Amino acid sequence: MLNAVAFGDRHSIKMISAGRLVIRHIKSTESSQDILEELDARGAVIIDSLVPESVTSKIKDELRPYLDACPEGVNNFSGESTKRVGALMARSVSCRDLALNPLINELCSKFLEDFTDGYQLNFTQAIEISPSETNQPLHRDRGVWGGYLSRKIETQFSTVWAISSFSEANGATCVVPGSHKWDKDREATEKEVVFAEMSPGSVLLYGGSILHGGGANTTKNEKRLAVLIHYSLSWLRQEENQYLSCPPDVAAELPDDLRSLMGYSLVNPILGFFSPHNKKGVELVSPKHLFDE
Ligand SMILES: O=C(O)CCC(=O)C(=O)O
Ligand SMILES: [Fe+2]
Repeated sequence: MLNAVAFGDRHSIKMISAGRLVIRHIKSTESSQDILEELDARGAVIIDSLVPESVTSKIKDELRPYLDACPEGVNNFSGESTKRVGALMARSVSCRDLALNPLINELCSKFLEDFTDGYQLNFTQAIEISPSETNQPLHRDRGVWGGYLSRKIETQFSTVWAISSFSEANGATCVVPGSHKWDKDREATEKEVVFAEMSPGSVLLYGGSILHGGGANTTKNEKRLAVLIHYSLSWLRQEENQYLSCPPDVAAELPDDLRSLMGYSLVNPILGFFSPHNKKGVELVSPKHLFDE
């Protein structure tokens, strides 16, 4: 069950986001330690312009056919004026580079290192929010694993890449700074919600325990496009099934490090082995066996 807390009209939120509660914008040249300290303190941080607009415009082109063909969501969580496209490693060459971005992977590894020997790709999704969309209920992404894991265990490292610009008006992600340390039943008030406004190529980082949600789009004709790439502890079930979204014949075309990140590898040190069903005498091998020359 997702821990969902709805909130209503947002007329007073702008004032607050200019005040005490903020998401800090950090340059990619700052040390990873500074970025992680900010992530720990407020639960979310934005790295400005981590990739250039040439990358975000390529991503727009690569995703457009899938977005055009995609139906809108069916409820207020998926968004009735929102399109969601997955399988991004199979479908978008440029999104593969986002998933492998060296700074993101360094931060992810450090952020999760107390809880796991490794991390994996958990979820990939392009989210396009159109005019007339309302706020997605605030939630914690760790909710997909139920309430079984201790809150002391961080489940994931999440990225929301701005592919279009993100503004309060067009549906920028809403975040409740500090809520990653709240009691799980505390509800956010309107004035505790801030908007992850950012330029294309910037990226919002947060963990599994922070309250957040997609924003309302009050513009006349502006769409907000994001690419979400989430990483999780390598011993948790992946939210998006990478082996079905990107099956072995497609994964064969990908770089080895990306395949490993998707789960085509052994971790911890034996999780994920298999025995090829169509061979005799080959047992308990790493998924890497599939791609051996
Ligand atoms: O679209 C966004 O900004 C956030 C979406 C989100 O948090 C989700 O679908 O879990
Ligand atoms: Fe979410």
